Amino acid sequence: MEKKFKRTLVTCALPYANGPVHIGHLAGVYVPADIYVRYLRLRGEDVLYVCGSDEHGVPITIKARQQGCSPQDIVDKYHSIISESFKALGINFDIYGRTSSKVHEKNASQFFRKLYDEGKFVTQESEQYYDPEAKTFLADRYIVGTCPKCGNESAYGDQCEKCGSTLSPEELINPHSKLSGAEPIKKKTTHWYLPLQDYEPWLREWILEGHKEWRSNVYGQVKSWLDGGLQPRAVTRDLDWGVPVPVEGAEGKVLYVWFDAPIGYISNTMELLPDDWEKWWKSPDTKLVHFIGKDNIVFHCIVFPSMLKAYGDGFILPENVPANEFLNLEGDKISTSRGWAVWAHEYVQDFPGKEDVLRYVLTANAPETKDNDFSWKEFQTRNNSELVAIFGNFVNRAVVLTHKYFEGKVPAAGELTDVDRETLAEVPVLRESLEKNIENYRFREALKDAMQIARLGNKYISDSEPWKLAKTDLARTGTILNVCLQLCADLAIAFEPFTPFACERLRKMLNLSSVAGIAGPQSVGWEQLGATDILKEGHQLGEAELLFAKIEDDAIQKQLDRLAAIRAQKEAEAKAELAKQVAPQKDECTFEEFEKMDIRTATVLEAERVPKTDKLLKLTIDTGLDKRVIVSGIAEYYSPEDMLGKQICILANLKPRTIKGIESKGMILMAKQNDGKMRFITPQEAVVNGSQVG
Ligand code: B3M
Ligand code: ZN
Repeated sequence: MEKKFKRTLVTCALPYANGPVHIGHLAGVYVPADIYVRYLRLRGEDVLYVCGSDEHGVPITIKARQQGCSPQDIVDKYHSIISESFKALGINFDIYGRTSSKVHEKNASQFFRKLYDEGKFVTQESEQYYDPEAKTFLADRYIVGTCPKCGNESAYGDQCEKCGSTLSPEELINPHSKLSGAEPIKKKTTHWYLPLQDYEPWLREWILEGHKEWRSNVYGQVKSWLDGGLQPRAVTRDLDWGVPVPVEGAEGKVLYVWFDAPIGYISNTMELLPDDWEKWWKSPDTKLVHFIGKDNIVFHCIVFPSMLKAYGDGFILPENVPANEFLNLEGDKISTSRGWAVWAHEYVQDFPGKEDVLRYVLTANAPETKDNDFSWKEFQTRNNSELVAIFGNFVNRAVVLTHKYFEGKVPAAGELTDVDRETLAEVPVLRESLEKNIENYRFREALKDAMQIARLGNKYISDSEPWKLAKTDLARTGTILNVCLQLCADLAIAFEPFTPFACERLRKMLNLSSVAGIAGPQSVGWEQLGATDILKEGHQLGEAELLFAKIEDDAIQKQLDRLAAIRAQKEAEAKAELAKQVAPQKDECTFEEFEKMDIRTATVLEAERVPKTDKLLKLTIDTGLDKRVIVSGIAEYYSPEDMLGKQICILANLKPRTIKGIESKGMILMAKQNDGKMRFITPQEAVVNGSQVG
């Protein structure tokens, strides 16, 4: 039996304030959460929508060090960039707080202290790496050195990204701190741990037994963590940035970022509703839903719930954790460090007025069940042939024709034909499906349902051709437009969660106010979706305006060019890396074997390209013994002019071969880099042609 709740608390993963958010974050967390919240609000439900910046953790301190500023400077900068870009995209949290706030520091500190006082933690002493120059403990990631497996000089203490081996700092050759370059030493330190294994039976029952309806990626990850056996988890760190551990003798220690960040959801609620926050966190009538990306599953399904369980005091647990998979960009993993991303704050500048398009495309292609790809071409196509050609086109035709023939007043419905009735009757069916889909966190499918209403309208108006009937049968024209306008009103409701900006324009066109209560002549809410008389006869429409505009090729090309430049740079770097690698030594040979090879100096007399090939040059050379022709695959590196008059070395007694119909007698000696680059060998000073090399 589905449980009934009185209110819904929706949280979104708190973005790290060490960089802007990109489309991967939007598609994974914020767009779906926003759809869900808008939908519930449209249905008149009591919802609280909480997010904020995650402002602690080692990466922020590293970034500050790199940029020569304070961690606070870093988080201030990104907190404002991130919160602005959410607003621009219509993602309006009730509160977008910060984990560097006073309220949070007090709350997180109090949370830890209660668990500490009640003996819910264990302490453990361990040896950890320490940077004696930077005077700080080092996470494995911040120790770099040479990979023992492949020789990569910039392998990390936890992994070599070149050969993919998992490493530990001990294995690195010449380990040094990423911070100061100093060699790390080992130092003893004590930390507090939450014994997660104690919560395992309870977690099994709560999730594996009680929440079989969770998405299979979430359920599966939880199961595999539980089956693997839980370990005590450190909840403190040696660091000078974070919430200080509120225990005597814990100087220089802070709460681990993954301990304090989820408490941030609670702190942000407290900050917004100092007197009323508890009903959102401690009432069994509240439905708690965490929207997150798949890399956060363990923290939201295992660690944070165990913390809340340990704390007790009536804290509720999530009813669902709809985590998404990852979004790739143009076939490659999004990478913040490489700049391989589409940043939210840049998108809103590059595509002003097209916030909905991004929301639409990211939903239509959301990585709900598997990783998915974002491509600019698809973005353009979805805008031009779905939003513009179907949704926008339909609405435009209905409103413009109503202005043309009925002075912008909704005509009488008159007598409905079967087609009219069947068309209108499809909407309640789609509505039901849409509701089911959203309520079960299937936003892609829900969007398809909404789009189906636009397809339905577009087909209906095309098939019934009211513009042709106007001269002969104005009453029938009126009926058709009445049906069309009801469908337009349906669209204004059904699309509100997905494309809120367009729906605002559409409501203006239809002269409707929203359910949210902006004063207006007539308001619409979810309950009217699918009704056949949302717009009453005689209701005056507003001006027609374009709902969506086409996106031209040049705007797309600009984005593709930017990405191509990043890709080219990456390829150049990979090639440079490859060039450094040296081929291993060949098997031994005897002096006699070497002596068999007749290597001599020669001079190039003539040089030309071999027709219809990219790589071959035909060289006529003076070997001192004779004049002969050699065909050589060096055209990628040398033009014929480059070679003219040059003294080279050749293997003179190589068995002749015919290449592209030309007999080649011998071979030019080249130095060849691992990436393919070649240079010919030349005597350090000119010598007589035919001099033997050995
Ligand atoms: N700051 C988000 C991330 O992995 C992490 C979420 C915290 S939610 C409490 O990007
Ligand atoms: Zn390696």
